[in-house]
Amino acid sequence: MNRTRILKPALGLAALVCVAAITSFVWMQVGYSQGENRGGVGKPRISDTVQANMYADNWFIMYLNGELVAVDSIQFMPHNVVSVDILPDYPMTIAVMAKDNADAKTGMEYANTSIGDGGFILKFGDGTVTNANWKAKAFSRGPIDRDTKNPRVENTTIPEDWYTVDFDDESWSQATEYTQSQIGPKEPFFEHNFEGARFIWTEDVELDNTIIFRHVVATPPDGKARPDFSNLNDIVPSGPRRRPR
Ligand SMILES: [Ca+2]
Ligand SMILES: [Ca+2]
Repeated sequence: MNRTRILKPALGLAALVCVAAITSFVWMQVGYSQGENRGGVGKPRISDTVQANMYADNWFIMYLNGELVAVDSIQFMPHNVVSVDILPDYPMTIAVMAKDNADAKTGMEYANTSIGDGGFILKFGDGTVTNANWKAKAFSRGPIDRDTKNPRVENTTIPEDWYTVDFDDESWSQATEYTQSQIGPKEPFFEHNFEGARFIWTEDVELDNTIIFRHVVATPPDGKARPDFSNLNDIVPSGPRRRPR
């Protein structure tokens, strides 16, 4: 038996093993990727999120598509910026309740010594910004007629479903834009990105004290294509389900 006769079958076997290994590796990769992407969309990563920056004089709470995503952690002072990561999902209904720090009985702030003013501004990393395209409605006003001697407050009942996607804000007015110098934001505002955003409130930034803003973002303002993560709960996990402990 010469050497060629021994080598040939050995090389053939090695080639077969190699092909099998590559095939099973590729099959595993495809299987893994299909498992990850079952439902059409992979798992969201932190790189799929965008930063949301909000500044309110004095407080706000924000819902996106009917879900609570941010609450201002400081009710009154110091004036702060709330910055959170959000997973954008379009169309995106933004609903914000903002409150000037007003006494419930007088509508005044700083221990009933003055008629304080409000203001709200928001910018998301997808380019969403506050401006006069937003809807705004006041639900608490005071002191009526700027009468600080006998201050009175007018309240309107806030609808229970004000933050939902289907809430009808058709009859609401557009928000009023205010300049930075009119609102006079405090230090943390300048340390965050609000470029292109406008301060908004109703027509009366002093007497209107509780405001609801609503806005629908139909498509990503920055034009970037993003996966649809709206049905995350429908995605079948790729691995076996863990048994409850
Ligand atoms: Ca006020
Ligand atoms: Ca204020």
